[in-house]
Formats: sequence, C-alpha cells, structure tokens
Amino acid sequence: MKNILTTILLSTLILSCSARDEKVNDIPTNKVIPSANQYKYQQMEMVGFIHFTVNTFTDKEWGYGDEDPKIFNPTNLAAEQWVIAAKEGGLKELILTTKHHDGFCLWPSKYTEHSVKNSLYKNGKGDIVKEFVDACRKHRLKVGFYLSPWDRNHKDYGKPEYIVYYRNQLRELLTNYGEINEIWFDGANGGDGYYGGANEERVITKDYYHWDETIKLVKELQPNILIFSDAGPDIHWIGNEQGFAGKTFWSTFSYDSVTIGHADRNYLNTGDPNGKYWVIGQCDVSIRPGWFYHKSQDNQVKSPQELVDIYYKSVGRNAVLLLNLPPDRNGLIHQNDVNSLKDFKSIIDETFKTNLALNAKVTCSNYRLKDNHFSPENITDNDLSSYWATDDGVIKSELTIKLDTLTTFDRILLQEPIKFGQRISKFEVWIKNKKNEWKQIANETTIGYKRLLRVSPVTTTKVKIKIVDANNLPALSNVGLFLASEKETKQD
Ligand code: FUL
Repeated sequence: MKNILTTILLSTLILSCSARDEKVNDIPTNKVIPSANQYKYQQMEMVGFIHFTVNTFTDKEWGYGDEDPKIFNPTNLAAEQWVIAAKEGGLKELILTTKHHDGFCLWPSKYTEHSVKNSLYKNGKGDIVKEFVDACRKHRLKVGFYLSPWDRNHKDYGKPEYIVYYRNQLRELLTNYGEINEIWFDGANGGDGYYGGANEERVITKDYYHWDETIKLVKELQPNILIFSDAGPDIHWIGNEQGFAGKTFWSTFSYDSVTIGHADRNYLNTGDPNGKYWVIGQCDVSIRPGWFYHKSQDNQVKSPQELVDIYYKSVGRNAVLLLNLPPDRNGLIHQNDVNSLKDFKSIIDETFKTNLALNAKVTCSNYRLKDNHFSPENITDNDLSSYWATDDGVIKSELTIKLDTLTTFDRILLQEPIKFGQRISKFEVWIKNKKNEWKQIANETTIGYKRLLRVSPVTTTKVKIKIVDANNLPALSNVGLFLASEKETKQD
C-alpha cells in the first residue's frame, strides 16, 4: 500500500513538473493574440453573404426607401436551398441582410411598417430571418446578421431618435433568434433618401452613431458574437469589394485610429504590424457584379477559376473570404451561381487533397532546446497544434524539407501558430535545382494563420524555408506542398 502511494505521489510530481517545464520553456507569446472565438472564426476560412430585399424586385442596388412593401413577394423561397448551396461550396457561416439601406426589414419588426409584415409574402405572416436561422441551424452553419446603419426609409434618420430605433432593432434581432455568431455593420451611410416622405439629403457627423455604446449593447445581448465593421472590434473590412487582402497582411490593427465609413483603405488592406488589437481581415465580394440579384447578370456570374483566384488572394493571404450569393425573385439562388460555387470548391479540394510534403523529414538550423515539442518535423505532420520554434535570441533560421522522391509542386502552404501572435515578417522559399544549386522561388513578407503561394511548377527533392525576419521568435505549425488541379486555369 505504502509503495503504491509513493508511486502515485512520485508520478504526480513528475507530471506536474513536466507540465510546468513545458510552460516555462515555451516560446514567449506576443502582446496581441486572437481571442478563442476569433481563432475559431479564422479557421472557418470561408463564409457567405445573402443580399435580399426589395431591391431584388425593383432591380436596384440601393433602394431609396420609398418602396411599396407589397412588391416584395418571393414565390418559392427556400432558405434551405441557400444553406445547402453555401455548405456544398465550403462556406461555414451565412450572413443575411436583415435590413439594407432601403430600411425594409426581412423580419416583422414591431418598430416599423416597412417590412415583410406588410408584404404579400405569406400574406404578411412571414419571417424570413427566422426561416434563414432555422435552415442554418438545421445544416450546422453559423448565423450572421447584417443590419444597415443607414436607413433611407426612416423619418428620423440623422436625428438622435433613429439611434434608439436602430438599437431597438438590434435588440429584436439579438434576443429572438438564438445564438448569433457575427453582426455586420456596414460603413456606407448618409446621403439622400425618402426619410418618411422628406425626400432629402441627410448628412451625418462622424460621431452620430455612438458606436461604443452600440457595441457594448451587442456584447451584452450576445457575449460570444463577433462584430464586423471598418474598425472591428473583432473583424474588419479589407478595404475593397473585390475580395483581395494585401500580400502583406497583419491580423493586428489599431481600430481607435479608424472611423467607420471613413477608413483609410490601404490601412485596412494590409493591417498594421504595430497594431494594438487582433482584428481579423474579412474579404467581401459578390459572386455577381451586383450585391443583389439582377436577371441581366445571369451570365456574369464569376467562373470557378475567378473564385479560385479570389480564394488565393483572401484565405491564402491570412484573411477570411465572405462570398455573396444573392437569391432571385423566386427566393432561390440561381443555378449558375450554385454551379460555379460547387465547381470552385471541387477545384480547391482537388488542389489541396495531397500534401506532397506530408510526413517528410525536416532538418533545421536551430530548434528550441533540441526538444521534440519544437521539432522541425512538426511542420510536416499536418497538425495545426504542433509547431517548430527557435531558441531565445534566434530569429534568422532555416528549415529544409527532404522529399523521398523527385517531386513537382506549384503551390506552397505555410501556417504560423497564431495563438502566440503573428510574428514572421519576411521569409523566402528555395529549392535545390537539377544542378544541385539552391534557387530562390519565393520572397515574401507575412504568413499568419494561412499563407498560400502560387509559384511556377518546380521539380526537386529539397525545399528550404528561410525565416529572414520576425517580431518575436519565429514558429511554424505547417508547411505543405501541392500541385494545382489542372482545372485551376482551365476556362470553359
Ligand atoms: C456596401 C453596401 O453599400 C452594398 O450595397 C453591400 O451591402 C456591401 C456589402 O456593402 O457598403
């Protein structure tokens, strides 16, 4: 008995010591790191937008706010069709325009008459927000809401009363529909509109919305929600509507220097290496030229290859892709859009199916304490939680991946363990060529959660990653080598 007790005591001691050692010896964490929810969001990689309102029926992009609600009458609406299309396309969340600039609400808000309750849809008994939420939940997609701060219908827009109205609507949306993953605050606001019949221009001041208080309210109503706007606080706009992040892209950012609706687009596009907060970059783009459905654009749906290009410039540059799929007047996503999205997904699946560096041997110039916890081979084990890292004081470093056979690749994946922050600011990729000389094939800056590089096809047995600079000890969790699907460049 005494022996058993001693053994238990000893092993507890050893276990607790090794756990402590691991902590003490691990790489230092940057000051700015993602929250647990931001980390989960970043891993979703691709989310979707659903733009749907009276505009779908008036053939406009921005409704004036004077629409007769009766024109809104989708005859065959099936939110499940949107969700299934999105899911098959690899999107992990959908964000619905519950109210766009026209002020028309897709739910029967008790604060306005400009809503589905006065439309012909289900004789005014419909609630599209509810149908949308139910369909997302059924297929395990996360739910997001867009609620336009600009309201061209409301008589009080531009006055303090409208802020009360806007917050009342947020309360409705954020208390009646269960857990909401993201709220999207659009920067477009102020200008002409119907405004309850005034038909005039309304200019708003920079501090009109009192965003701080609204953000506080949102977090009170939904503690786990992620808030999007030009200025975060959790997710920020990428500065264009083409879906492109900067080649250099930092997930760090100082939102107190950004004004919603008046932000510096270059700053949004690159993030800020000295940023005080972690704010995910989100790349919004529509699958069609417009955000809303227009029959005239049925043949202008982005091709699968165009979507693949956007994927490399968004997800492949450390950001999240937000792709818009606008339902038509029936209330369904057009088959051209569904097909393009599906084909896009099958192309990226094909490209990234076989990691040619999986389980490859890796040597390096330095790894922390020569401890396997930081082993260079952690970068080829396809495990996001394991990583290679260097000893204190060592920034410049090299990793050499040794492939068993001559291998041809043209896509490179790199990932940093961002739970420690984003660190690498300059790196290069080299290969051993036929003449047994090292040849540089890439010279880049940031990596972050995920970086994908497209290079000309090369054939080799040795690939070297050189870390040239970083703001803290460099670490990498994954490096992958792939050969692009032939369909990436094929145009029908
Ligand atoms: C913009 C809006 O003006 C567009 O209509 C669209 O909703 C896009 C996502 O954001 O600022």
